[in-house]
Amino acid sequence: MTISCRFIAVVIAVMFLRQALAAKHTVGGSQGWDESADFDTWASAQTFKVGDELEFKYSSLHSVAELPSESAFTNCDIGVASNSLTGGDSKVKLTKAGTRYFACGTSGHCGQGMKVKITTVAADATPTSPTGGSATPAAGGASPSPPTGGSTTPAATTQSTSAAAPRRRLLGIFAFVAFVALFV
Ligand SMILES: [Cu+2]
Repeated sequence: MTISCRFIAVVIAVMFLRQALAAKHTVGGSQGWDESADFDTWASAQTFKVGDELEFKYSSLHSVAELPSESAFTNCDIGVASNSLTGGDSKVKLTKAGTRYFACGTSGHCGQGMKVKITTVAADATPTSPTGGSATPAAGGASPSPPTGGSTTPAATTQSTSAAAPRRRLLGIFAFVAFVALFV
């Protein structure tokens, strides 16, 4: 009885710890979601992990459009946005590893650099420098490469991080089964 109670306490503590470790990233830092911010520099200094949250803070001049692909991001193709957020304070949860693309929905702002690429890694991944994410898309602006052939580095990142996710899920299931077994 005492042992299972202690185990439950540990499980609950771990769950709270995981919650506490989830970080909130205010996009653009102190400048927020604004043309004046340098989003490439900001993003490269961050480590985005599964469970973290992005917060966009902006004036009524701006909005947040999530773009579905690297090519849409490169070309500022706001018309194909998969999601649009308005209101000045938008939160986006990073639910899985991979790359997501955001741009301002206001005409012309994306072209002025108001866009950001977020590469999320598995929560238990070691925070290495995000070499894949720091490649500036502005460098090859004139020649939009096909999304499959051009982005070999992000694809490799996704593969290596997604391998960790099922292992974590298995651990979670194991913890749950152990919890139930002790409880009954
Ligand atoms: Cu804008």
